[in-house]
Amino acid sequence: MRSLHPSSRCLATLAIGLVPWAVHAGCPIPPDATASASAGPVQARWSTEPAQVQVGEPFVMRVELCPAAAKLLRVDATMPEHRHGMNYQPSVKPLGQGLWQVEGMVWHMAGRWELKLDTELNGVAHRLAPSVTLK
Ligand SMILES: [Cu+2]
Repeated sequence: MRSLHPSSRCLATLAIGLVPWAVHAGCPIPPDATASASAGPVQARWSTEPAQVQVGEPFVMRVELCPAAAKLLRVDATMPEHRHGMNYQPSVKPLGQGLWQVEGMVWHMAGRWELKLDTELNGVAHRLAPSVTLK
């Protein structure tokens, strides 16, 4: 099932002045989508700015949650093999229509990072924990 109003979502994205580097095809997110994850009923996909994350450089994540009623409460990341997290705490802000912007991400080492997207849907917490390898 596709989003009922894909064009209105596009307009809303433009209306709040965002660079259209996130392409939204609506919910549900196809299982083969890159940069996506799910936990229970919650799906997420994301893009970053810059598109290629650089070691030690801040980046912004744009996260789309499905269903759009899900809330993104918190984002964190750790390197499980090294038993450390990030040196900064990112901030999360809602953009509406299931879109969220995460600022202040910095991955200070190359290697495997485990993202932690803490979400809530209908009062139930769901943590999405995809792995991302930074080269
Ligand atoms: Cu590390």
